[in-house]
Amino acid sequence: GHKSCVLWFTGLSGSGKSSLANALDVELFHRGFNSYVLDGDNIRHGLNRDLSFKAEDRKENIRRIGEVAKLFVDSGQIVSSAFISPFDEDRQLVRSMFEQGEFIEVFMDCPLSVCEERDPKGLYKKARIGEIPDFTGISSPYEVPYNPEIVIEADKMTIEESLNIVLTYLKEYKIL
Ligand code: GGZ
Repeated sequence: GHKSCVLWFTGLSGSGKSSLANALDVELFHRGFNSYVLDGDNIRHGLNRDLSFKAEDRKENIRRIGEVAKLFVDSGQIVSSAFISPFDEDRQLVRSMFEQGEFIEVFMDCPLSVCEERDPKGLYKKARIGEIPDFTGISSPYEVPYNPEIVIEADKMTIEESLNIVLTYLKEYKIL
């Protein structure tokens, strides 16, 4: 058996949150653990499709995702949540919904310049010319976490190296 928890990935668009969350999900599945990923594909396009990227809607986005994550944790999963979650206050609120040790904040630390260089979906380019308003890092703020449990130097590491850091943490804290 294992303990359930939420790994709350936070960072800019293009910082690698989804890639690392999905790599972790695959690894945990192979090891026989119950794992589930919450990301834009299954939340922003479903439950939260009524929400925009204005500050108030991002706040509500994160609040609802926190509630969903809690349901999954209560059902025994290791949940990986992969949303920008740019506001410290909102992340703190979600943290307060969990027991001590159940909420693991993972900061994908990646310079804006690197994310913008990657620009896998061409969104930064559109944001720069004003086609996407309120774009995180360009025209909407990203607040760096104060005390994240894990920091991934996302521009300096491979997915495998990042994955090992997370797995080592989970073992050290007796979640695996
Ligand atoms: C930031 C936006 C925006 C704006 C669309 N600002 O790289 P992606 O495409 O796949 O990830 C981004 C995703 C961010 O949604 P989140 O739910 O994670 O954001 S938050 O936690 O702040 O609510 C990006 C896309 O949606 N996207 N417009 N204006 N990212």
